[in-house]
Amino acid sequence: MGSLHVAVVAFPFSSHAPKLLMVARALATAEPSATFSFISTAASLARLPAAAPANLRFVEAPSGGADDEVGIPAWRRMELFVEAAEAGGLRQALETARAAAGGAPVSCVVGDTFMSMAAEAGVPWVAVLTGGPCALLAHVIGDAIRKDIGDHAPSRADEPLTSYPGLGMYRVRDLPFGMYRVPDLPVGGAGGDGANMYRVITTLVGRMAQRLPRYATAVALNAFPGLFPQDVSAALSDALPSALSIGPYHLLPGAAAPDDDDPHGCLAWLARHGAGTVAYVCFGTVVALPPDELRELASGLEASGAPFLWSLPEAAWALLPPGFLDRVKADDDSRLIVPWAPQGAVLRHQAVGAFVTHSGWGSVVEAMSGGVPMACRPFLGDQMMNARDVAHLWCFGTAFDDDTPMTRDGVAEVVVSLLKGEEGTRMRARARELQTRTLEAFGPDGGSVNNFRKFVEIVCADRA
Ligand code: U2F
Repeated sequence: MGSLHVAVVAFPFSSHAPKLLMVARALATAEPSATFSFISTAASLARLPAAAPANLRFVEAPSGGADDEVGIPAWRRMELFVEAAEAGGLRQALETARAAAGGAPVSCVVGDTFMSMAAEAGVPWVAVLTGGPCALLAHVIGDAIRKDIGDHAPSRADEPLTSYPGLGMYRVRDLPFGMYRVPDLPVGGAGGDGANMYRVITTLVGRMAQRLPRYATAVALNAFPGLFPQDVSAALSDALPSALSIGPYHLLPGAAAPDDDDPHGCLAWLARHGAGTVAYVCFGTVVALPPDELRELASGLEASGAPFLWSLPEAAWALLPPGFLDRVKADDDSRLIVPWAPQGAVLRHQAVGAFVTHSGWGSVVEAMSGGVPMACRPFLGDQMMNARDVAHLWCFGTAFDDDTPMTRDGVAEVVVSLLKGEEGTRMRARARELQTRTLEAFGPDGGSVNNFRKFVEIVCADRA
């Protein structure tokens, strides 16, 4: 291994760290002579697959108490971690990484956009965005939007954002955190957790929006070039000239973990089903569905009569309708509920014909690259804009509005329509076109491949 040493710094919550690890693995694969230190908290590292190229090492970051997962709510752990990182924890981790790499100083920090304290690390900060690019655009010009819309947002909810370049296809109600309304965040737990989580995330996102355009040497986007229309790409380049579309990250050479962990046998179960017959249901790693809506979703899935695979954290199983789990178990040929599924592989499986989801950005690009039509029920952050992209820009799915809870009949109808209806057939065709374009971006002379080459050059520039 050479003396070039790059640190990849994760944000250790939700699905951010696995996505940063994909970029780290791809970088280490592309530049085998350099050393890469992947930095996250001990608890976050313990949840990640350990397999990695030989030139990628794992380094613990101080958690500030955030790793104490018992009894401390998620928003407070996030706050503790960020406070510690801002107060010198990141520098300490970089120092640990340097010592572990035989004293080779870190020449570049590749860091999650939420880790904007990396701007003060004394070396270039190359940021990695895990969320939707258009939500980032809205955040970067957020002051202007807030000044215009301010307190009037609810009465202007359906107004299109045509006065903001690149945002004309979204409505005021689609705007992310803090610009439209303070949401009653469904992030699990009671007692003001939602309001606190909102406060912590809003602060993080605000710092990110201020620091990215000023300090980031480059910003990686989890999208391929040409995915968005020209006016959107132009607005993104104006706001963030150093943005590079290198995604979907999971398709970068070397990014994927060697084997998909499938502890609950989802893939074997899917193998027993015909092409395009199964609805896959998953609401990501942050959203905890409100109990009433969870029950409506469960009843709707049953009422659809379609086979379904549902990834649902075990903590929520007690909230399911009476008898639901027993009925699922009694009919386990056509229904499977698991606490975790290898989603990437599930969405690539030919049996999956529909995806009911919150439309987190990772889920959107995974569905796109699997060619699977989506039913989006967005809740927070970038999810409303992502759902709008799916339903109105790329037209490979449908979207419930963020203030319209799912109902039994609504769910049954959308599942049947996606799996068997004419609209579903059209959407599947659109999803397949997007799948082809996604894969082309990774083919010879593909847009993401070419941009990734530039990204590697920036990250691994000789700065001695
Ligand atoms: C937050 O999103 P989430 O983590 O809730 O959702 P996604 O961006 O869709 O990412 C979820 C990832 O977790 C994986 C899945 C995705 O890569 O494949 N996963 C899985 O493999 N198996 C499971 O059973 C469940 C999930 C936020 F809420 C969103 O608004 C943002 O867009 C996102 C940005 O990173 O972060």
